[in-house]
Amino acid sequence: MGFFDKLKKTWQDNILWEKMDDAFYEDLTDALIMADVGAELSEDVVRQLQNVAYVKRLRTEEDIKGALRQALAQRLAVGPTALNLSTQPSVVLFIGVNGVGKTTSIGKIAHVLKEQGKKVLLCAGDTFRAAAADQLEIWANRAGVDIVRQHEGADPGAVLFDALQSAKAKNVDVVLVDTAGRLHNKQNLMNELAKMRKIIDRECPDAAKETLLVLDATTGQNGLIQARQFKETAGLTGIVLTKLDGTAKGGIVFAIAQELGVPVKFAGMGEGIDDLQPFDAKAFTEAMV
Ligand SMILES: Nc1nc2c(ncn2[C@@H]2O[C@H](COP(=O)(O)OP(=O)(O)OP(=O)(O)O)[C@@H](O)[C@H]2O)c(=O)[nH]1
Ligand SMILES: [Mg+2]
Repeated sequence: MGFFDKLKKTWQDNILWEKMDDAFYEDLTDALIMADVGAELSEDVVRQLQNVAYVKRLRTEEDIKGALRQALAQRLAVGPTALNLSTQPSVVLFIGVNGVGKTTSIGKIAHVLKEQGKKVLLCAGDTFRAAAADQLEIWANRAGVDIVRQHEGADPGAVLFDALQSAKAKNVDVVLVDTAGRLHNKQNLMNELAKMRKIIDRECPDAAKETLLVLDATTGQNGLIQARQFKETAGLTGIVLTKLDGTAKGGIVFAIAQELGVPVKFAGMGEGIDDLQPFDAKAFTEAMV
């Protein structure tokens, strides 16, 4: 019998709160750890839940689940989940390790912004692979937005500079900047990101700026290590959590919210253009519990 079946049976047998023993809470802690919430944080959340359950004398399945949802959602409320796009142009830089879904997320977000009537420009800052700019261009066409690109091997800073000049000249609302995937422990590649940040600051000093770390939800606790490094190098204003369609995990966002204070802003749920949602902490914890 699975954990939640067991839980259900316990409640169905109408066993009252007094009998919710340590084993019950240990099972719950284990279930959270399995979902990648992290050991320390899982214990902390369950301790909080135990206190709430005791003080409020919670007895039913619904009550306890509700309290758990609330305890989890609280941990995610560390900052604004909407993008700050208050200036023209606004600039959003997408960073992360290889293959997490940066380019795909840019395509999806470009589509959403375009639908909202915004003028969007994509910047092909991944000049590392020959196909990278082509891939971004396919997304630009799908979303019906413009792109600035250069040849393979070009300096990403130069492409970025071009895109920002073009954005200013053409009254673009939002520039979405793609970057090459890189390992968080490759210092020279990380420095390149810091340089890109500086170019944005220099060329658009008054612009609303976001730096979004794209994280694959299936990565597990390694995501926290990545987030720490990227935050240190480039600063982070938010997380795009991708591939949630392929996993029951994603608990890593709690650790990131707690330790780094960075909110999740978008959730990727598939490979299609419509498979992206603004992150909703309530819905996320509801799905989890
Ligand atoms: N199932 C699923 N697949 C996704 C999602 N987001 C991206 N992908 C897939 O993940 C793969 C990598 O996506 P990319 O957007 O190319 O990732 P990237 O971070 O730009 O990769 P690099 O530029 O090589 O570092 C592609 O096959 C995407 O279709 C998602 O939310 N769900
Ligand atoms: Mg890419």
